Order: sequence, then C-alpha cells, then structure tokens
Amino acid sequence: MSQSQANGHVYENQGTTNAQDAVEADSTSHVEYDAVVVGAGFAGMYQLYRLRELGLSTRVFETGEGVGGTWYWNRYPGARVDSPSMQYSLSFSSEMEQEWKWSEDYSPQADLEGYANHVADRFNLREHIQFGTSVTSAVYDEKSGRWIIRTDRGDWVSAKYFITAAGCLSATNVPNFKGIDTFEGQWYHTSRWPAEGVDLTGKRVGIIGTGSTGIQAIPKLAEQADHLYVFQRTANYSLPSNNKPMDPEFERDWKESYPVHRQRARESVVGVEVPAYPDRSALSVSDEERNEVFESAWGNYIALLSTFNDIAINPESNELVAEFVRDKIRQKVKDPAVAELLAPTDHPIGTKRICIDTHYYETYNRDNVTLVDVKTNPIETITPKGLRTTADEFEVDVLVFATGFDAMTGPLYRMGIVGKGGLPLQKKWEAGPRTYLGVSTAGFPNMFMITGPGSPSVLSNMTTSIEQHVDWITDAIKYLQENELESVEAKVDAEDAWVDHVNEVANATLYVKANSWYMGANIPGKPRVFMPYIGGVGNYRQKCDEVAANNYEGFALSQ
Ligand code: NA7
Repeated sequence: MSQSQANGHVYENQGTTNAQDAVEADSTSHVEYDAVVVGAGFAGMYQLYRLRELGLSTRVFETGEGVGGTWYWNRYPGARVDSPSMQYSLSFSSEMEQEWKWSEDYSPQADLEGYANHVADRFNLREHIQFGTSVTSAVYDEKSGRWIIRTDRGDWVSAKYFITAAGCLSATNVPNFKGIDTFEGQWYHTSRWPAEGVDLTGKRVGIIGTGSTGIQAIPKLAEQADHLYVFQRTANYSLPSNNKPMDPEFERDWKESYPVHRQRARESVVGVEVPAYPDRSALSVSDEERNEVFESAWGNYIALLSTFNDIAINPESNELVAEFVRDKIRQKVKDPAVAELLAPTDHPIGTKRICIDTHYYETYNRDNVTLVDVKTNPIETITPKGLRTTADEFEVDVLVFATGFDAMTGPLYRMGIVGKGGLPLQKKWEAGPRTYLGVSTAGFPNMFMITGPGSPSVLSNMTTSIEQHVDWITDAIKYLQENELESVEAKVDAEDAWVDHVNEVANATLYVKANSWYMGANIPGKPRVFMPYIGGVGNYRQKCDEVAANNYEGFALSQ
C-alpha cells in the first residue's frame, strides 16, 4: 500500500460505477460466494466463524497481511487497549475464554495481536481470508440480487450477503498540511507504524496530536528521542490507567464466573461490567463528600464518570469532575504554565473519548520534552527541516502524526459501496449517516454493517458490541435461509424513526457540544452529526432482539 493510500483523505472509489458496468467491464471469471466480509479483525473473524457454522461459503478480504484489525495496524509505541483485558475479548467460546491468559490488566498491542492470531488458528479461519487485498467497490446488482465486489488485485467476486467489518477507526487521517511533501526526514501516522519499529535514538521528534493515541505514545517516544516536541491543539482529559500485571487470583475468580460477568456487560450501558450508577446528582452532596467519591474512583475512568447520575447531562455536575481532573494535572506537572496548557477547558469531560495513560502528564517534567501550543499559534507549514508555526520554527528528524481517523463512515466510503439505483452510500449519507439500528441502511439489501453508525459501537467495549452484532446478523441470515427469503432491507420509515431516536438521545447529552470525531468534527467538510448510538448497550440489544422476535419488524423481506 502506498503512503497516500494508507493515509490522508483519499476519497477515490466512491462507487460511481453501476452494477452492470461492474459485471460487463470485466469478462474474467469470478467466484460466487454466499457471503463476503470485509476486514479480519475480531468482527470479521467472528462473523466468518458464525457463517461457516451456517454452512455458507464465505470470503473475507483484509487489507493487512495478518489478522487483528486495529491491533494489526496500531503498532505505535505505547499502543494499548482502554478496556479491561478480561472484558476486551471474545466470549463465544468458553473453552477459549478459559484457556487464554492475559498478562496485564490493560493489554498492549502485541498481546492483542497475539490473541487475534490465536483466534484465527484455533478456529482454522485463515484459509477463508484473502490478505493484502482491499475492496475497491461493492455494487448491488439488482438483476441478480447479488453484490459485485472488486478488489485492488483486479479481481472480482459476487456474493448474496455483503458484510462490512472494517472497524470504526481504520481510515487514517493525515491533515492536509502545506509542505508535507518537502519534509526531508521520516514521517509516520501512528496507525501505520512500521512492524519493525522505528529507532528514535538521538533523534529530534515532533508529534502532532494529543488524543488517546498521542497520550499513549508521548511517554514512550520521550524515553527514546533526544528531544520530543509535542504539538498540541486541544488538551484532552486523561486519567491514569493504573495498569499492572494480571493478578492470578483476580483472573481465577473472574474465569470462575465468566458467564455472569459477560451477561452483566451485555446488559450494561457501555458493554463493560461496571458498578451501577448511584441515583443522585453530583450537586446533591457536600464538596467534601463529592471529593471523597471522586478520589475513590480515581484511576478507574469508567467509575469516575459513573460516580453520579448527571455527569453526562448536567454542565454544572460535569464541571465539578472536570475541575477535579484539572487539579490532578496541576499536581503532576511541575511548570504551572505547562500544566494550565494541559488542563482541558474547551469541552465537558467525557464528551470526547476519555484517554487513559501511563505517566502522560509526568512526561512533561522531563528536560527533553517541549509542549508547543498550536491552538494559539497554528502550524503554518511543514518545512524540509521540520515545522513552522505562526510563532516559531522547529527542526525535527522525525514527524509523528497522531492525528486520528475519518471515523465510522470513512472506512465504509473507502470501499465504494453502491446500492439500488446506482446510489453510492456516500451520496445517500451526504448529510450524515442514516441507518436502521446501525446495522443496515435502506436501499442496500442484504448488506450488514458490524458496529455501523447508529449503533453503540465506539461508545462501548467493542468486543461486546461486535459479538452482539455478529450474532444478530447471523440470526437474520439464518431466518432468510430457513424461510426461503431472498433479501432483507431496512424500510425507509423504520430508518427515519431510528435516526430521529439516535439524534434525540444524543441531543439530550453534553456530547454534542464537543468538536469530537464522534461528531465528525475532526474532518473538514464532514457533516456535524453525532454518529454512534448513546442509548446504552443493554437497551440497544433489547431493541435489536425485539425487532428480530417480531419477524424483523422495520425490514422488508422479499422472496
Ligand atoms: P483523535 O482522538 O481524533 O486525536 C487526534 C489528535 O490530532 C487531536 O489531538 C487533534 O487535535 C489532533 N489534530 C488533528 N488534526 C490536527 C491539525 N491539523 N493540527 C493540529 N492537531 C491536529 O485520534 P486518536 O488516534 O488519538 O484516537 C482515536 C481513538 O482511538 C480514541 O478515541 C480511542 O477510541 C482509540 P484537535 O482535538 O482536533 O484539536
């Protein structure tokens, strides 16, 4: 893959072909599958496993040369999951659940990639996965009722079912910085970090971006580099992960009652087993009591945001937690000016993905780290020797872009999906994604999106949500097969009602106030719409189950 394909806003393959062209333009033979799945992360692999159980011929296309999705690509120093290891794992095989051993409370990338490989090997999945292959278009052919799927290898296949499992955060975003092509050093997007690593010894390094990725990478880069410049536009709230080696007793206890823990996670708000919200406002207690409550939850980010019932909805209550966290930052960072710059003030806490870290703030006490405020003095241009802001010039040997992703819709658009009537998905979603339950969209029959926009997805523990979607999709396909039905497609009115509901729930929270990637705000020109569903994992699951139990209410089923 070339640098320009791997990074940046590349909006080629927007599906301008129509299905007939797709078929006729290529007379080479092709393979017909029952199902095509795009992506071989946890979602794609579990979907493959379930479809194989149904006896469906299935092909998985994967851009990478190995399995793991997010954990295949994100190899930057410090990459680590922000859900507890015992819960960030697949639950469908109790044998695997029991035999697998996590080494740390929050697993590092290498452990997660190892686990993904174990899943692939244990269930013999590899033979059905075509690696090093990107889908360049997926077009619904109304005549045959099949999806025509083309790849960057120049071949094409057809399938009755088309299932996207390409992740929510896989389309990398490298901002269109002036002068980037003139840079004489090396530059990397964190999500395309070379597998062999990068030797930063003795190097001057600049990193742009202080989201979850930057916050994980910065302490590690600082340990290696001669000097590290951190170019921060917006400060983020980060809480200590308190990561440590897995306690064998905790592991044993957890494994003894895994099904109970899993069930609680499935019924929870965010797909992780957490203590229930106390039914009281942060404003209902004394300052002293509130501080004690915050202190006791410090070090467990989910618990901290669940200490009172109104942190996500009441600005005053939210500000109390936010100020508590800012105080912690002030205590950790020696230089008061640097501490103030690191203390976020422009968005309510929790309305952007909260970060968890290991020694992030302490890193700014090192002599070889400089924090540069690029909000006050924006980056003007990348230069051959480094970077120039409106105030200063910085010489660096290596530039690291921790600049995030074209989240949720980006991976789908890059696949060039075209539905009935030759309508590209990107065109249909011009004003923001429109889905029914986040799993399907009207006009795109027999297409399913695992953790698509309009589902809890990125607001939840991904493995919980992935399994829920895969199980639901598999049941829907089974229902079609058993009832000799040809297709399932969301009805427009059901979709409209779901989109209204998704927006209504989001608008009742403070989330819509932040310029976050949840809102599409990090990508110039992207519509400002809150993309995931914030109504809670448990409630959402119940709704999906009801739809299925009512013979797929809201879907048109055709013979
Ligand atoms: P994020 O959270 O989108 O963070 C990207 C960072 O890059 C953020 O600090 C941005 O600042 C910064 N950025 C982006 N463009 C620019 C420009 N042009 N100039 C300066 N700074 C810029 O991505 P991550 O990879 O950290 O995390 C993504 C998710 O992965 C995370 O939420 C977890 O769920 C796992 P901004 O805030 O836009 O001012």
